[in-house]
Amino acid sequence: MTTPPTTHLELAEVIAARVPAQVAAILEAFASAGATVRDALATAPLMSLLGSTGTTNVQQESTAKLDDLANDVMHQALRLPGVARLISEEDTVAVELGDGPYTCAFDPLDGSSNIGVAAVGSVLGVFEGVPAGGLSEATPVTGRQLLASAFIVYGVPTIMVLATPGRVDGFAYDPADRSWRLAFPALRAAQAQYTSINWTYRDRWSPAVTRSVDAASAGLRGRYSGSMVEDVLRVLMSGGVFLYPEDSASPAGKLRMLYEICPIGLIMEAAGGAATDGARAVLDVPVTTIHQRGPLVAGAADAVERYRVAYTAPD
Ligand code: AHM
Ligand code: MG
Repeated sequence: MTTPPTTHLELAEVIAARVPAQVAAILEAFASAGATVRDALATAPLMSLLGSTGTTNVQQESTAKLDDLANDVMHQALRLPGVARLISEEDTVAVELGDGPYTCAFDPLDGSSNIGVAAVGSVLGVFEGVPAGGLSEATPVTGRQLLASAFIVYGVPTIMVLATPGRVDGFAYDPADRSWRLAFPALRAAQAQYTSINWTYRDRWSPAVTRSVDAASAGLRGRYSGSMVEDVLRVLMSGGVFLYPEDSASPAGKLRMLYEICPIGLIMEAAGGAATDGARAVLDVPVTTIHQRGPLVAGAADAVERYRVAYTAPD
């Protein structure tokens, strides 16, 4: 076995100068929690960790044992100085921790339908300025309040993509010393090659969505995993567009603003790509409840723009 080069910078060295120390600690804690989740996934079939807990979460989705485990791991890791509250896909309400400028919103295990068979991941957004009294129509937040966001894909290799406004880096996990090392510095959203959408929902789409999906996807090859993080990683690395528009089964969209859509929006914009709900950049959409859903079309700027132009054209 060859020894990996030690010339790749460690996570802490890369982020130290870019974010306040407490935010750097949050990002390192997320990465470390990700290493723990990755280890649990690697041995899950041998540890009776596959399958459901038999309960449903606040979204009325069946909770997998690994959803629960990942949620516990993230909660323990992110109770840090400066963190006022934790918002998780798996929790009914925000967990208030006390005073502090930062709110961590996370999806502990994204792509749950792939647990045990294909890649899943975790997503984090670190917001500032979230109102202490909670979100409402009068006190919304937007993705522009993100100081940083990140997602991990627990594949081989295990990759973490981390953005601060204006810059995105990709880190590879080294299980030998549990480190995250800079493998893909200053990522740029590549030229579109792939389109990533659940085509089986075509009969659920409005005429505007149908024409816009077709416009964005023209000339591209299809790839869809059912795991947003995996599909977004492909879009970022290999070029393309990921789409989860609103449909008749999910009229507001399926994905959640705080811990799925906005973190990906920051990453795409920072990489020179784009992310829209059809009419607006997702980072500009007011979020008034913690589990608010929305449509997401994210990836190469030209493909996202084709979607926006078709979507906003008169019927
Ligand atoms: P989850 O957070 O419960 O896993 O749901 C989000 C996932 C995304 O990862 C993925 O893009 C989408 O749901 C797949 O949904 P569908 O099966 O409707 O295509
Ligand atoms: Mg998810």
